[in-house]
Amino acid sequence: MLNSTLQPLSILALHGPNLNLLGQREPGIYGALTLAEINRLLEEEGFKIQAKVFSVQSNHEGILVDTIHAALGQHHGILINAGAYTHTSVALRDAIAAVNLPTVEVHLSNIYRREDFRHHSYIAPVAIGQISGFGEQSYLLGLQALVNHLRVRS
Ligand code: CA2
Repeated sequence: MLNSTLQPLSILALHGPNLNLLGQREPGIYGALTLAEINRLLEEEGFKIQAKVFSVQSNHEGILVDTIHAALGQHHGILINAGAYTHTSVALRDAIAAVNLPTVEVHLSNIYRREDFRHHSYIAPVAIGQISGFGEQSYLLGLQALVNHLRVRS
C-alpha cells in the first residue's frame, strides 16, 4: 500500500488511441504539440508540484485496462485521456472503478462542442473530475487538480 503522504506523489498519465499522432495530423483540433512534448510538459509541471509523472500511450483497449490494473500499488492517481475509448469503453470505466485510484479525465478538445457521440463519457462517472477543451493545458490543469486532490485528501 502506497502512503500518499510521502513525497513525491506518483501519477500515471495514460493516453489512449491515436494520441501518438499528435502534432502530425489535425493540429486545428488537437494542437501542434507532439505527445512527447506534452509528456515533457507534464514531467516539468510534476517536478514543480512534487509529483513524478509516468506516461503510457496505447492504441489497444486491453493494454490500457492492464496498465490501469498495474497502477494499483504503483501510483497514487491516474490522469487519463482515453481518446475515442472515452465514448465507448465500459471496460476502461470498470478498470478505473476496480482499482479505485483517484482519476482525472482530460481532453484536448472541448468534447461538448463537437459531434453528439463525443458528448457522453463512460469515464466521467468514475473520475473525480473532467477537464476538456484547453489543449495541452487540459493535461496540466488536470495534473494540478489531481495532485491537489491527493494532498488535500491525505
Ligand atoms: O479531445 C480529446 O482529447 C479527445 O480525447 C481526442 C480523441 C477523440 O476521439 C475524443 O473525442 C476527444 C481523438 C484522439 C485522436 O488524436 C489524433 C491526434 C492527431 C491526429 C489525429 C488524431
